[in-house]
Amino acid sequence: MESTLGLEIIEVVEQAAIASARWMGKGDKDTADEVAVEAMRERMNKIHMRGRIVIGEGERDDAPMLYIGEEVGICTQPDAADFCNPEELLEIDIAVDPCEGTNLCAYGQPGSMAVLAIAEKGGLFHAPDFYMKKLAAPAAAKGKVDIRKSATENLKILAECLDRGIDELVVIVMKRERHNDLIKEIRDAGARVRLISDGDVSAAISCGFAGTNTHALMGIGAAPEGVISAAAMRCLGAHFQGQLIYDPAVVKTGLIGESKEANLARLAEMGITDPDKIYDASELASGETVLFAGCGITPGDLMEGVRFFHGGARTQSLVISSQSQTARFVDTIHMPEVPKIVQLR
Ligand code: VTB
Repeated sequence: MESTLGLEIIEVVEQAAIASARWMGKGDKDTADEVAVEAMRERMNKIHMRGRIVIGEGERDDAPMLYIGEEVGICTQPDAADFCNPEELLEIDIAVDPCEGTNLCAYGQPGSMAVLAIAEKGGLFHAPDFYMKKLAAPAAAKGKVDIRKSATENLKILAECLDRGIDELVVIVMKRERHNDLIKEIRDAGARVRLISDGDVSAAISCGFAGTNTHALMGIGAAPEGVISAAAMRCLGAHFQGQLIYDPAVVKTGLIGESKEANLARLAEMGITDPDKIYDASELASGETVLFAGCGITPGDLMEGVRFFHGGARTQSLVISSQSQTARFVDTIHMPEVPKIVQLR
């Protein structure tokens, strides 16, 4: 699955990032998102596959494009039988976030990316649009830190695993009221906190790479983004755990409505029998073959943002593959259209 798809999905995230970057700094997050969705979908529909969006822009009724359940790829077209051999058909599940960190993009802040994760059918957790408590850490701490433990305990373990003092650790936390106690605890334990306003996918994945000076992500962000982060961390062999948050008393803002009971009923409907289960990366992205791709919209810890020049653009992407066990940084120049040679008679 990987060889051709890996290359094509780079273009999918590149096109989304370029489209979104044209709206960088314009204060209009909805358009920055919309154009990314459109570009991602258009490029995805040229890939020789039968893809199904399992994490996307929302339910079909609210999202005109890349909605959950939407089929994408050439082999979903009505005349697919003419050019897609059913026996060789690539059936895959896709999680997308065409403009992860729409606010970051709209206000020209670092860390927004176009991202997606792919696995064979059934290989990605179908996360509801709820929140998720997350813990991300480098590979050296995999299975040693634990989301059930306190931040203080985890920082001690992390310091040991990374062979350094707690004061040499940097933990990324989203700046939210719900994290006030957590932030205090991390600081009291002696570690340093990097507060971000948005974009915990980039934050999680940066823990999987040495040299980013990011050693953990702690706190509560959105669940769908958790699955995409988990896909990358699974491929990197790094630590990622997530626990769904469905109680509006824990997260008072945003996605999860007013009623805990209604949320529990929704989880049951989705077949999630243990709503408090703690998932690790290989459960959130359980596929045999998992691919992650991201392209920087604005500059971040891992990638440059999109840089435009006359008629063209330069992008930086990251593709991580469980199959080839590689993380590739891809620097691409998107050339302006080359003028046609005028034939003189
Ligand atoms: C989270 C985080 C995302 O938006 O979803 C956040 O996971 C929204 O959180 O990376 P709140 O509802 O608390 O504002 C992002 O930061 C960007 O999509």
